[in-house]
Amino acid sequence: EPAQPRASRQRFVASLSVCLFNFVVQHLPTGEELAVKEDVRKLLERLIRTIEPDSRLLSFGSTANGFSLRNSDMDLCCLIDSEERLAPTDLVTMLGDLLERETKFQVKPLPHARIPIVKLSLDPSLALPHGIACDIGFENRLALENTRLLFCYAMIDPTRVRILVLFLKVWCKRRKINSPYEGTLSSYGYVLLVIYFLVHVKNPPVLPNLQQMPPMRPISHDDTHIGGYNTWFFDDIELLRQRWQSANTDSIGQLLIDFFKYFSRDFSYNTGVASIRAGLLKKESKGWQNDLDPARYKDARERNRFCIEDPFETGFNVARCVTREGLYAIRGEFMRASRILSTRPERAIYAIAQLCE
Ligand code: 3AT
Ligand code: MG
Repeated sequence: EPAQPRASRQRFVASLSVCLFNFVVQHLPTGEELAVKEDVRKLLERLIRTIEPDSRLLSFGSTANGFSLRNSDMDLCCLIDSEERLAPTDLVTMLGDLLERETKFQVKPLPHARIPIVKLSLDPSLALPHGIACDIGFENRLALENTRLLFCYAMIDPTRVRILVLFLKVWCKRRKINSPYEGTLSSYGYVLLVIYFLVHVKNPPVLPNLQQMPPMRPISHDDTHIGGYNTWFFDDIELLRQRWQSANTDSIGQLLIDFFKYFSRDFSYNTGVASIRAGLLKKESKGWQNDLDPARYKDARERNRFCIEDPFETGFNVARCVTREGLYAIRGEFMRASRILSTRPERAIYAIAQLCE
């Protein structure tokens, strides 16, 4: 490659990193938004305690893992510490009634859903120009743990990990490929892809594998298992920062370019499973291959077109909602992004605008 293009390429990548940082900062929630959400959580916790005195209401998902954007929804989980507690179905119904009476929220209890939840929303107002959307679930301890895992990954290398994840989240929403109900991928799925890429694809890795590091002291089975799943991971981030230093010095811009390149060209969608716990796995080894029985053919194929292993619930494909058309759209977007970033536009800021059009 001649010297001139290489120098201009380096300038582009450096400027892309700065622009990505500035772009993402504009999409962070304001301090006011975070304060309002915390007030809402406290209010809801107070109300729930009138039904279940020994309960706690905890945040999970993006409000708790460091990957929240302006106006993202609130995911709340109610934990009940007493032995005799109401069944989730009854609790959802009672809580629905209570919140309907006592608050201004629009309330939608879903007591018979696979995971019973109460959905709440608040219409936009002057103080909250985008309103609030909130789901309250019960006893979802695995979700609390996977939130903590993502939070720890974000803390190891806060700048690179958070900017990449937050940019991907804005990008996939703008490109309309972030809707499991319509056959594309949840935010959680995209976050797992980024972590997978930084732990297992990049060489040298940007992040260590927290689930495979040797523990500092003996750990008991009971302390590390929830519902039969091993949820242990190395979570002493202070210690890790003292002892572990990534040998990878790629800039944010370079990592984004490589991320899109990998998922448009190299990832084996037909046979591969992305696992942050174990790296690239085979669909076959998990029994997630395309089903050849014609009676079940369509359904099974639909469920395992795109495979991302949940970090703890390893029998669960986080991308199971992705349909044939959905995967086609997602891969098309990865290719489009890769193309935009490789055509060396004059200025990085235009590339970002075009990416998120
Ligand atoms: P947003 O900011 O809301 O877009 P988020 O990080 O809150 O992104 P989600 O709303 O998709 O992500 O998910 C919230 C949490 O719910 C993340 C995870 O703890 C749990 N969760 C979501 N989808 C799944 C899934 N398919 N499998 C297991 N856990 C999931
Ligand atoms: Mg969420």
